[in-house]
Amino acid sequence: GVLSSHLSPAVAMTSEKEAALAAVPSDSPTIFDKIINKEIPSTIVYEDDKVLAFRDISPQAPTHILIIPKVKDGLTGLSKAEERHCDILGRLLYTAKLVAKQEGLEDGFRIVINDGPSGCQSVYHIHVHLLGGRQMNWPPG
Ligand code: TR5
Repeated sequence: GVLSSHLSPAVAMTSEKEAALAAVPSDSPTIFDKIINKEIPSTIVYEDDKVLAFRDISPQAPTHILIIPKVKDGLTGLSKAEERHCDILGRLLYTAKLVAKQEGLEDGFRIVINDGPSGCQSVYHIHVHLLGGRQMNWPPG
């Protein structure tokens, strides 16, 4: 609109995404370790010995779930993937499919993996976003 056209992209960004751009990639423990260890609460929708799926605290769609490996093993983001990670990477996507079905997303859904500062990654423990329950648009922002 007229007003927003005067705003720089930085001003138009959500504070969360400003934080993402400020996040420094690192292999240090993240908030997700505390979620895995149940030190802080989350709404878990799926769990097994390898992966955890829980609702995003700032949902961008009626269904917005994060699927993460319980053991990070250096996988801060997809760009750090090594061949040894192939099993867990496949399991993350397969879990996304299971959870999509569990959430009733028969019509479709969106999978997102943000990577690095330009990808707006804010938490450096690899995670698959599962988004659905509304019409998704293309291209993404
Ligand atoms: O930006 P990227 O792709 O790294 O995604 C990180 C996601 O983690 C964002 O969508 C955040 O909304 C989400 N997030 C951040 C926190 C959090 C969370 N989801 C559930 N519970 C959370 N807690 C308790 N704390 C967070 N800082």
